Amino acid sequence: MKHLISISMLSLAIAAAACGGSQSAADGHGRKEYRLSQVIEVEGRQGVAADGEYYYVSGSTALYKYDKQGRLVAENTSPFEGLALEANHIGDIDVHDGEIYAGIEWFEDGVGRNIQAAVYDAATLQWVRSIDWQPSSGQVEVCGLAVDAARGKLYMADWVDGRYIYRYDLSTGAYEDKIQLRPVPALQQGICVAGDEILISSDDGEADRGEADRIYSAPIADLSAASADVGVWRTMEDFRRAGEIEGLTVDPSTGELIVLSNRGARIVLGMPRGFYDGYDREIHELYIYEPVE
Ligand SMILES: [Ca+2]
Ligand SMILES: [Ca+2]
Repeated sequence: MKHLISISMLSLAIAAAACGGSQSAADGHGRKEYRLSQVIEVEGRQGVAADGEYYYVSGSTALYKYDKQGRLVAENTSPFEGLALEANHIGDIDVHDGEIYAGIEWFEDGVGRNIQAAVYDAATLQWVRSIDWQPSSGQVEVCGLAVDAARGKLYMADWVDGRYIYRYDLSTGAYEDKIQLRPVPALQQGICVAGDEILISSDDGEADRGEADRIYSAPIADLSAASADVGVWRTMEDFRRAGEIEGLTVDPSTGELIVLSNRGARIVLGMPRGFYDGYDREIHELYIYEPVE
């Protein structure tokens, strides 16, 4: 028994190290306390990634790189140049091994086509290559993607039909499987891998009623699983104004949770429709949360 306990303590410690501070909780959803430590205004409204040294932010049609003080150090405002498939939308992004992975598509009339995981050099933000989408998977939109470095996988999520997340092999780009989310978080925006779980940000709070958006989590360690049980991971009641949660990430060097959120614009069916009182523009901010020991 003592042996079993020490092994489980060890695996907890390994999990905590691998996912930058997340812990396996008794309910399997790895919930952990985070304290808001900083808010940084950025240019992009879609996604965020962190490599421990820099923050990478995606706008719908641009990529930005910031230092940890929030200073812009690089940008690419024509990220679709060189792509084989026509594109007009970037969702949530991730960074792995010096490369940015971006979920890109042509988004129009509520559906995506030409879905691809485009890979950019994290130093220059220039396009390097793309991983093609497998249309027969059933995925019809890419709102975000996440690299699972520990298992060599790439996941894509779908805002239009969020029932599944879609798994690809990171090194070959081959489509592997889709995992059913039970239940389905509505209006998914971003995903990131934290240890043995995937975190899913969901724009399911009604901004008109001041309702906070949420982050959900689902286990991904069992690669043979057909489905994953989804739980509420965090309710974002500490945003400056209820609005639109977007991408998210965990800083691998600090364990900080970083969430992009937009406020000020009234969004109807994914399209901006004027502004809320007191706003004449949409504000995009990175909320940086430190894990509470
Ligand atoms: Ca989005
Ligand atoms: Ca919302």
